[in-house]
Amino acid sequence: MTRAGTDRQPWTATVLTLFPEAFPGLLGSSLAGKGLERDLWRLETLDIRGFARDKHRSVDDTPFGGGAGMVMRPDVVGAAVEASAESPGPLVYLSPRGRTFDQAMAREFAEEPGLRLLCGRYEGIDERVLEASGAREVSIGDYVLSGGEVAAQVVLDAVVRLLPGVMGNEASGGDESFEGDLLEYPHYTRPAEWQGRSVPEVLLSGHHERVRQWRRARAEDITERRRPDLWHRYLERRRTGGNEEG
Ligand code: 6GU
Repeated sequence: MTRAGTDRQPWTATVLTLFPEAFPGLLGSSLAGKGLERDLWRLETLDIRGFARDKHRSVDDTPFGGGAGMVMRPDVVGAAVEASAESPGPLVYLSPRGRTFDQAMAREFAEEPGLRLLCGRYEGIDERVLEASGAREVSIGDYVLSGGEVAAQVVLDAVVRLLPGVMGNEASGGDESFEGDLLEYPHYTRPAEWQGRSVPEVLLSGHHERVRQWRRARAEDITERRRPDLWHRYLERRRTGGNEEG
């Protein structure tokens, strides 16, 4: 008989990249870093250049059809992807043309046994590797980065903090921005007066129910004013009893 959890591998990120030295980066610090140290999750890198076969170890070439920039070669990237097949989790290709990453996707990824994150550089990766591997394309927003590494770290930060045991205070996960389609209410700490600005009275009152109501009202105000898209989703979810997809 095995105790729950003792026979399972921790959630494992396998990053396929030309820049393995960019990892763990900031993920080695704070919450995520503590989780790494405690083996609550693992981070492995696969150096794509290690799969280059010619004497110059080239990983890219000029695009068929002409045009600017270079394209990552399917033989090299394909070999790296094949080698990653031993690692757990779906293959995710970080790309500005992917589906936009959000908190719901972070929760889905946290339910997987891990993720294999394919980072591109140059103009991108030969389309045939993406087709053949069935990679899921994910973007972190509508702007262009010079490579997938920073995006992979964004995704991992959001996912890893959802893994059991990683957040110091388990309770603080639930009322954050996006968890209930509301942005966060404002926070205050000591001193109670700073540069002539005081803290809202209710927060000093010790009335927990009034504090809760005030925070909910401020979260609603901020969400309605700044993010009408989230606001309408929130109203809809409230109307239908919270069972909408999102
Ligand atoms: Cl995931 N990758 C790259 N290269 N650029 C991006 C992105 C990802 N998301 C937004 N821009």
